[in-house]
Amino acid sequence: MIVRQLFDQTSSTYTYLVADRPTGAAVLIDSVFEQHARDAALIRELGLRLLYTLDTHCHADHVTGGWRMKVALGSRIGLAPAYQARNIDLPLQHGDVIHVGAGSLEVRATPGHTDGCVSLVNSDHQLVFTGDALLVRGAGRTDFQHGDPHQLFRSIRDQLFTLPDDCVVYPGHDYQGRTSSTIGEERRHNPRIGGAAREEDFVGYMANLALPHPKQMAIAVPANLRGGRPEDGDVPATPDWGPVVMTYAGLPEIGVDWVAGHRAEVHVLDVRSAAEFDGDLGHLAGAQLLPLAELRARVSEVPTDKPVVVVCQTGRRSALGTQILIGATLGRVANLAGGMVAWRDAGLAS
Ligand SMILES: N[C@@H](CCC(=O)N[C@@H](CS)C(=O)NCC(=O)O)C(=O)O
Ligand SMILES: [Fe+2]
Repeated sequence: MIVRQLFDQTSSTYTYLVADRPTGAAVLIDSVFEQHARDAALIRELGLRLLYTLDTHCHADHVTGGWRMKVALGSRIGLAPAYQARNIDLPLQHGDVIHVGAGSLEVRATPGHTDGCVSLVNSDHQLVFTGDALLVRGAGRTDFQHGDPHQLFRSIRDQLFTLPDDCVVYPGHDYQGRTSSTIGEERRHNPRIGGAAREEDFVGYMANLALPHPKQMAIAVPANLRGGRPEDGDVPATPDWGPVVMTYAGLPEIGVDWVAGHRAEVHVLDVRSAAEFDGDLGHLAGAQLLPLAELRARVSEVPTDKPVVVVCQTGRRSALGTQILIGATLGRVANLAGGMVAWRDAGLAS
């Protein structure tokens, strides 16, 4: 199974893309609403089929991306039924097995941070996604959402510390940039529950954390009780001028076929050299020539009355050109995917 760990800086959340390469089946664990474009781009670029978004719990600090992924990719939303959340397609129950192509994830109830927390363990017990039950050298707080340190102690001891020592722990968050751990390591070195810690030691520690509530809590919990569906049900706005696709590199791109059919609606900015502009590949009629090296200094010469499509030979230099325009606060801009080479290969008239 492929595991890709993704990070949301605002909430320090780890999102995991877990996929079976041969079949392309994939699930996304603990996605973040605002990271939708990034996650969807990665899924698309890796050629995967998203079956489910799975939330390890009803998060208090960020809104899940489950509903947005469902709208965009047709994935189904998984969450434990304890929260009685709406828009849930797959109630995650202890003992359930979620098949991901040839691989699978077993659901283990690990309540205590909240009353519906689950961990997801792969079939050979070499990977566990612990959500906020067990963190790297930490454990999820137990002071809201029906949290209970006694219950969390038992969850970690009975459901997680019974996994093999070398089982890799992938946490739901880390606030210090630590990406993973192992069960053996946490069993020995976790300051809250490791070593010879007994239940009252853990409970005493957790009861005195005195953490401020997450900043987004008042927004996140109600939104997550709707599976991440915004209150008005509206999908956040995407570019309305054409089928712009965001890449995992963070670049808005548009295809040659669409541009060929909508030439009058866009301004074409060519960032190659003058020699290339008049060279073999030719250029698009009406294109503005502004070589990449001069773009930053002459950005004010780019008209803003139409969306701008940035062009070069293969779409690489124009990718930087696109970023320069975005940096200069040009809103409606996209890179021509594949550049003039793709244009020629598609047999389009320039
Ligand atoms: N400061 C963060 C909140 C961090 C927080 O409370 N995280 C929860 C997970 S949802 C936790 O259990 N933290 C445990 C800890 O920091 O020890 C925010 O405002 O979002
Ligand atoms: Fe949490």
